[in-house]
Amino acid sequence: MSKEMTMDYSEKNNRKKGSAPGTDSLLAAGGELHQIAGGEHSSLTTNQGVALSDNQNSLRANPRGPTLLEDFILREKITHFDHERIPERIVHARATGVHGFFELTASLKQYTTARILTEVGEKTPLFTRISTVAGGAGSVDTPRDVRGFAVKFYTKEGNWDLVGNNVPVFFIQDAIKFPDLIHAVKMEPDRGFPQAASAHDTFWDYISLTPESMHMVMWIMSDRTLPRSLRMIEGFGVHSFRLINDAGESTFVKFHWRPKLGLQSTIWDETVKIAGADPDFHRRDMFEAIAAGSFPEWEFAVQLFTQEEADTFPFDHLDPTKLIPEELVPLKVIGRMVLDRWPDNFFAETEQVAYCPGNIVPGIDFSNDPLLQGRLFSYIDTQLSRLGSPNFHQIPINAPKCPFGNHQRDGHMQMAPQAGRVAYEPNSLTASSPRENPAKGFHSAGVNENGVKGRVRAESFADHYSQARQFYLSQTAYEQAHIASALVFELSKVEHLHVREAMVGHLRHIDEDLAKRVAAGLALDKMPVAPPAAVPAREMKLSPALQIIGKMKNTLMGRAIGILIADGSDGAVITTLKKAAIDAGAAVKIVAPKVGGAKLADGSMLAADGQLAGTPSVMFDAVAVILSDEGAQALSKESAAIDFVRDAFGHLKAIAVDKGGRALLKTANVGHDAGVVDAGDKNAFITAAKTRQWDREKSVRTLA
Ligand code: HDE
Repeated sequence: MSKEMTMDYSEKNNRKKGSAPGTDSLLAAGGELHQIAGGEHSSLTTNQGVALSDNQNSLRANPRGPTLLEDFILREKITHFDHERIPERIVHARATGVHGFFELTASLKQYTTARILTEVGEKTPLFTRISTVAGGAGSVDTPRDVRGFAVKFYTKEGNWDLVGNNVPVFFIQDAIKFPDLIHAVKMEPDRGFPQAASAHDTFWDYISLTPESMHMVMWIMSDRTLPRSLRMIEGFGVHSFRLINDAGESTFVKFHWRPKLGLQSTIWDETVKIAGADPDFHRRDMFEAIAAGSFPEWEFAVQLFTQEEADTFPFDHLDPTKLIPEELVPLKVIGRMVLDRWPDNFFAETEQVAYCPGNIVPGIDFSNDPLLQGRLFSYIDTQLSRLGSPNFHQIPINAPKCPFGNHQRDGHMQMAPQAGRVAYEPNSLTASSPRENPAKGFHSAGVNENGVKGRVRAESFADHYSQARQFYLSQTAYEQAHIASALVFELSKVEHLHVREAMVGHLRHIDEDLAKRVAAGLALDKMPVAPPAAVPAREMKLSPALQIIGKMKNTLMGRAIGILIADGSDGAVITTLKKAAIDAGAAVKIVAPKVGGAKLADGSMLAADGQLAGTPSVMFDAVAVILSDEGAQALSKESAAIDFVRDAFGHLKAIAVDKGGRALLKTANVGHDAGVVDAGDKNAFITAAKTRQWDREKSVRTLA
């Protein structure tokens, strides 16, 4: 139970008196609630504080008679229940949220006055929400989709929301296009499907008519949208922002999050199977990591550049379909984020948290990116409809942790009994009431704006193919094959031939070989004509930083190993492998036909962490199969066991086997390669488990 809940009235009132005098601080307001938290054996009460004598039976006219309208306890309970749901987010409805902190490791004092970026060693609390975009709140964790990466920093100078994605570019260049994009990708309005999937006609129809999306298309067709874990994704602020120093000078900045565990993705077939095996795969992974004290961590990095430098870039940095390659403007690591506390209540925190890109602090400012400009309006408007009140900033997860106050008053769900006679400024009646502060307050960058008003797109936004080409050509051959195959998969789900052809036409501008591979995968009878391009793709310097494989870490930290056993398995081999994997940082789970465990060769019982039918190998990064001859014989008739090894092999994972394990592989018709190692050689297994067996892929599936 939180300290807040256990305080008695006098304690709370004392604390309130101690809060900053003269401010309209709402912080103390929440302290008035004396709600009983779970876990106490105190009386259940109604919301009016009346104790309940019976929570199992409603009030009836007689034991078998009608329920009485008079039953205020029943009515209150059911009414509250009926109103439990609020409108889910139109995008980013499904998410995982975690508390944590940010710690600055290098000062940006030269560039900004924002304290969070100047005070080295200072820790700022934060709440991070990582989401999928297209699916509803109850959809699965692992569709092919961008991940939202939103961080609310509760700084001493107010809340700063950095509301980004795990992809550094976006589909469109202007906010006015966003409703069309989202309508195209969400379930089709007449049929109500597909849920959480872009593989359908309306999405690709829209995209094929929107050349500016082509760079983003390369990213979403890459394995970046199939993350292995939310702990293994990058985050990007996407737009350029400005930093402003105490001389009023401004510098452009792009924000980056880089996961300590390195980048890692799954492959498509694996992702599809994970969705069935565990729809909550990512949420559970995060929950378990935090419960185990293995706190996910990201480096926070910036790319800093001046207007003069921006003028030399071969693209416009205000165009959100473009990124600034790390090779052009290097990343400077300035801090770290650690996520270390699971929310107490999913609804109160993860659902009610309200991010707004417009929440910014002095020393940071917006750029003219037209998408960002539109977002500054949209989020506040969304929160008003979703949370139903202009007082949503008073909900504890949204409230600043620094003193705050002004003369805004009243409205639905006003939580603060704002005292005093004065609710306006300037005033001469209350010296202590809040007023403007030119020295410390927020100032916008003094930027000269001139030109002709109009609904226009800058010419510098016209190049839609160069960075798409740069991204594709910078990938490893394996990743290129995955991109081509993803396009074939998605476009194969599109019923309209002309849409498939239009997309392949665009691909011809990106890379002719890619277009040919996709055309062959779709069995098009001839290459479609490429649409006219305002600016044909230019050759850009390759950027290896755009790869996933290049950014994987050779580690088992944060990864999971599954050991499949059955009656008669060799306990010593299991123990050795398990210890080696744990020592290397992995979590290990024993999988057996029965959850109670298996009777080992020495007669002892080993409890299982998962039952075979419910714990397929897609849950793991590498597996070991340790079986006696009888165990192998018994499992040869179990399709779940056959799938376990076949999928582990098909998903390019290392497999350690003893004699029985090898027999099961044979029954499953699973081949043998360098990634299939002898269970007696723990070092060979650990080495192989740290990576995927990319060379194996050509032997298990035909890629485009
Ligand atoms: Fe969002 N976006 N967005 N978006 N977005 C929302 O706000 C919107 C865009 C992003 O975990 C909504 O509170 C417009 C880019 C994240 O709660 C809504 C445009 C980027 C989240 C909205 C964009 C994002 C949202 C829905 C084009 C990456 C989830 C619910 C101008 C830089 C935040 C809500 C969370 C959520 C509007 C484009 C990221 C409707 C109009 C670009 C991570 O207001």
